[in-house]
Amino acid sequence: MSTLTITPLGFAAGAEVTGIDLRKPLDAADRLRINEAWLRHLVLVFPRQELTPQEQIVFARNFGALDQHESQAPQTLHADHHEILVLTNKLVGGKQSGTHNSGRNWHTDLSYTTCPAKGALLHCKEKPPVGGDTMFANLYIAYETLSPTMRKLLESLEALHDVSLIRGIEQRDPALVADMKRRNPPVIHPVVRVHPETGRKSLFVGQRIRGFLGVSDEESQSLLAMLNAHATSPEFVYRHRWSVGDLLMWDNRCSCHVALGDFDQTKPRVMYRCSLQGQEVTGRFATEAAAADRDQMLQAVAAVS
Ligand SMILES: O=C(O)CCC(=O)C(=O)O
Ligand SMILES: [Fe+2]
Repeated sequence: MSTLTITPLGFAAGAEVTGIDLRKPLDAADRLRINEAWLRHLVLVFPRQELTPQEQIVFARNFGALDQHESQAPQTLHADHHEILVLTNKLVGGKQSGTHNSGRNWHTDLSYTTCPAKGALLHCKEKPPVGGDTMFANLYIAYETLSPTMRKLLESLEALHDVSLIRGIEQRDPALVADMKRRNPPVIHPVVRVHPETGRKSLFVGQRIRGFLGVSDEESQSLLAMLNAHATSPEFVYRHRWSVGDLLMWDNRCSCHVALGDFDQTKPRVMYRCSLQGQEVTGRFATEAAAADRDQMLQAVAAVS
């Protein structure tokens, strides 16, 4: 066992893990301690790590199979490693990158697929002098602090998640956006989900939801706004201020996050992300919705296409 130390950074989420070199193979005891800390703190911060793409991939695989990012436009992936999504505001091939404004509204990674990511490992390569923080919200607490009556209502509710609600998507190359939409038709997920490892329930909300099934647009918008405001209350949030070399690992099954655009956009911000493949399909395509839901779904989908 190494000298691994885990120090909480926030009440709702976040812990720093030091005394470990992620380039070295992880033994079973440390893997277990990291996994336990991850389940407890939702976001782990490993400071001062300088990993090559291959080293990042090898470390990430300790926590599950990696997504090959088929939901993403190929131009946004690392040329040699499709397990790595490159989030950059630098030009790529002389053109604005398809990820220059990624993550700018509250979301859970790949919620616009039927099998959202289990988690992600994001490694900071370059950052602006100030700003460009990322905030994470604990969706267990969000669920647990709702009234029993509201929780009961939400238990049976399903939401329509839609890739076209990614904030700022209209500023991206239209060909890339068309590709993203083609790869990711709208999907339906439950609003309350059970974490496969902890057994705890969490509130599966965010700003990439168009509405709820069987609920009018008006009701949906009010309810969604209330749930998102509640879920992202400052008390439930850990805000990470990045340093180059940080590797963050978050549990996507019980949290959501947002990348803030509060920085000088002429300064580079570059992050490499591995996504852990979701273990279970929690969603279904909207086009497969039951006939009873169809009419309302069609209204919503018509607004999308
Ligand atoms: O760039 C960031 O800080 C996070 C972007 C994001 O949402 C992600 O990598 O999943
Ligand atoms: Fe994200």
